[in-house]
Amino acid sequence: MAAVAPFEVCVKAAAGAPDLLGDCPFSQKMLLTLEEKHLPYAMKMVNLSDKPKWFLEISPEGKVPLFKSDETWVSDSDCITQLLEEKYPDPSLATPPEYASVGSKIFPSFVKFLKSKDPSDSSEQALLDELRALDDHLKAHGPYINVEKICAADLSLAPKLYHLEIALGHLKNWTIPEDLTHVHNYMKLLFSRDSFAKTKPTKEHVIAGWLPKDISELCLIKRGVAMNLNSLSLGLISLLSRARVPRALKFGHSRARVQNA
Ligand SMILES: N[C@@H](CCC(=O)N[C@@H](CS)C(=O)NCC(=O)O)C(=O)O
Repeated sequence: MAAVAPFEVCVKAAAGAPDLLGDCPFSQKMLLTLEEKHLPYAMKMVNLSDKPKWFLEISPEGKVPLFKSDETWVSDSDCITQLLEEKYPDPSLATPPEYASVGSKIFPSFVKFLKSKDPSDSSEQALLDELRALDDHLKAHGPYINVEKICAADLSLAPKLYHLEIALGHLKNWTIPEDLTHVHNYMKLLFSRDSFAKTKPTKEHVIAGWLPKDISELCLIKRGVAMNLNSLSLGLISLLSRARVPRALKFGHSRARVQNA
């Protein structure tokens, strides 16, 4: 393939760290696709808490990721990754149609369980069911969704499983059951790829992103350095999370991605 000039892309900046990649699973999905297709890119980091004017001019919805194609800014990670597949089919990341929905309900189930305050609702079970369905699929067709070949469905799921593991581990002291061995192996495979290592946000920023906004601001130190949340005990985090924050504020912040999962 002839040399390609770096594509301009807009991604979420980390909270409090304008030059660091932030915790947007949709931005990471686009970056993973570019990496796996060996396409060069130049990132513009966008502070979503204080969106700059230039960004709002090119993104009326105010969302990342954005990808510049022939002088036009394209939004939505699905549209962007499809466009990349059409324009740069080699190596192919196309998901076989029969596998297109594998794992697709994991992210909404994870978010529901994470936000649930009622241990007797079925949100944990619903998430377990989705993870088990993925395990069954991987057992029959793994190690990736499409056997040996990584595909778009894997690149969509990888950042979401990363968020799930970190957020539920730190905020609910919850881990994926050991017996879901194919899921564990799948996550290890995905997270150990160069593409993933190059595009992942820090654990601290993932955790901060899932905390209610006011708590998350407390936990982030200005000038771009995130406090090591591992050093904050889980008890303290959950205590803070339950502090007298008006109900409407809780989880009502920058998680626009939740609605768009
Ligand atoms: N369906 C969109 C969802 C993109 C999305 O929701 N991005 C979030 C960040 S993860 C966003 O830009 N939210 C706007 C905001 O926080 O103001 C996609 O797949 O690209």
